[in-house]
Amino acid sequence: MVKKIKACRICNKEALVQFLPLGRIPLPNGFIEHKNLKKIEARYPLNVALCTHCGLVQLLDIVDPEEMFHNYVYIPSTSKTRMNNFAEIASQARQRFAVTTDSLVIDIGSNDGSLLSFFKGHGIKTLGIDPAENLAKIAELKGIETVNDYVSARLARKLRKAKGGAKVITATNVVAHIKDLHDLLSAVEILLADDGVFICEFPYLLDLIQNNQFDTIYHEHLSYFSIKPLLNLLSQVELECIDIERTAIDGGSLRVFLAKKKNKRPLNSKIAAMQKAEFVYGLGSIETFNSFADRVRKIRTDLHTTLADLKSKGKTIAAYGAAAKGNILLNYCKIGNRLIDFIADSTPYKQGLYTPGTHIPIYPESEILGRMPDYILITAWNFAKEIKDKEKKYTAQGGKFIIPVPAVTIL
Ligand code: DWN
Repeated sequence: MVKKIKACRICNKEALVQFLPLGRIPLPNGFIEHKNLKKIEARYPLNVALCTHCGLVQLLDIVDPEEMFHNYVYIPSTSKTRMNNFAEIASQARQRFAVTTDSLVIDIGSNDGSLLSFFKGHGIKTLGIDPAENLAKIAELKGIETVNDYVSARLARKLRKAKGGAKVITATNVVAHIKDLHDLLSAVEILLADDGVFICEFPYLLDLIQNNQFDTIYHEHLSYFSIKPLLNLLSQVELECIDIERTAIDGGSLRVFLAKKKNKRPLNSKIAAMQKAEFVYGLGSIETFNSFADRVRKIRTDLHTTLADLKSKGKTIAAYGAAAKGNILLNYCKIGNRLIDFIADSTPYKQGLYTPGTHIPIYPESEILGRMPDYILITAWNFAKEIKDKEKKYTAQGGKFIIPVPAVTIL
């Protein structure tokens, strides 16, 4: 089920201007079993717009979350880079906000419990909240207590009664997934102890636009934040930003630290400087987004032409990382199993399946050296360094990598 939206989810103004129609694409984590390859796949519109009033970039069509998150194949522990980022968040939280073994840490969108395990390892009380039934079970098996539900103010009231206030609440790559941002922040306010801190991290719109990371735009990600809409949202709730950092994860993200306003912590001066830099770059203007859309169309042409040329010369091509973003890239650029022979991916739940829309088989990473394709398109480009470091034998034997963004490049 898809709902079309008319008004901005932060400022409620009907000021949405579409700048990039990506077409009708299957859900990015909708991997397919072999027996279902001949069935017609559901495709959903993927159109993204700028709110010319508050600056929030957002999807215009909202897919029912149950279709996307009830059973989820993505797990973070497949990447060292992501696990190191989690370890850093946990150690930063422990050191900066005096988290002790008496404190409670809650992770919203806790997946398989990977982030919480870095708190649990220090004897800290933890609680995960995640809607994916399969992942909540995995987390529980690891000893991470997990509430299998969507976060909401209603759920928060129940949990606050049962567990008390949390010293730290984390949400990495979750805020973008949630339709009702006001309800999310109400839930955080309810769950947070008076001196508690909410740490959330999500891809930064400025990096996304500057580096042409259009494949981060997909059905699961409803909002794409910059500072202006973030401050607009915070002006409507009882939380304020006490610090903000730019982090390198996922091609460039914001790590935002929020606390209850009544604590009167000083607003970080970095925020004003960042907002100014966004304005100078042109994030307030639709022309910036229209030229981004032009660059995206050029990537589509360049990538398709590059791969088709190589194929016509008899070269073999694989991809690396059956990432959600990879499925957007492949579908939008019309790159299917005629161009790509297979995708290597270490996620056990993806191996043996086929990519949505493009029907490319997913094999374990060991198939790279087993089959030695001439070229590998790194679809999980956010982990290009980790993948290249892991596949040194492949390059030593003459294999070459192709990176799709910010511009198609053969390494
Ligand atoms: O926000 C989201 C992010 C955090 O995770 C979700 N909505 C969905 C998901 O997006 P994604 O699938 O684009 O995420 P990743 O982390 O970029 O996916 C990387 C893929 O590459 C995974 O399937 C694992 C795989 N991989 C691998 O096979 N070998 C990754 C590395 C680093 C490797 O060495």
